[in-house]
Amino acid sequence: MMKLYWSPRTRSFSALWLMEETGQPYERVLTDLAAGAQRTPEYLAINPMGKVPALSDGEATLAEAAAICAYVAERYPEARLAPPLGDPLRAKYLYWLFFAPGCVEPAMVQVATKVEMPSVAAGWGEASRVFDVLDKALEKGPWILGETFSAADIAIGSGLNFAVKLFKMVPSRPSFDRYLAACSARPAFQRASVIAAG
Ligand SMILES: N[C@@H](CCC(=O)N[C@@H](CS)C(=O)NCC(=O)O)C(=O)O
Repeated sequence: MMKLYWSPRTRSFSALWLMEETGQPYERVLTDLAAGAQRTPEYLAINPMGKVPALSDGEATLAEAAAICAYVAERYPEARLAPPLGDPLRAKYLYWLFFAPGCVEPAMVQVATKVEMPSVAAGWGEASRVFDVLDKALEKGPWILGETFSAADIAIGSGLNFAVKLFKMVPSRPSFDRYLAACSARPAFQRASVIAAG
């Protein structure tokens, strides 16, 4: 059985949501960040960055929320969390899956810290462009790929939910409101929210 290393009220939320979407049994391993559980040699062997979430699946271990999304979607194809190999939708699926940690996450941190970066040097350009691009992509919906829900929605939806709803660091827009309402209507999202609240 897969083991998910997590901690309440953290970026573990997306991995919880993901595992709940699979419908597969998994073990949750509560990782007490305040007590430094993420810095033990045993934990660092799973995630050398000493952060949650992380996942182990037999001998396989990995971390980084978006990588966990990709891995689990591939391991449980019956959960239909990724367009199959050869499907043209896969291009945009991968694009948005990488866009979450590559652009949304640093844009959120930039908004929260107000640290200015030259937009040409910063890989995510600038926060306003990131949220404009998301706004346009989510205009039609209901999901980031259109009609098909995928693990990319878990990566994008979790980030946007943090930025817009939970921490209110990014002003909402009609497309964000509609998208986040669709995300939070999913039973798996709701179960993950209860678990993540601790
Ligand atoms: N890039 C990582 C970020 C994970 C992360 O920042 N986790 C935080 C909690 S939100 C953490 O574990 N912090 C504990 C620490 O740094 O000691 C991912 O996307 O999974």
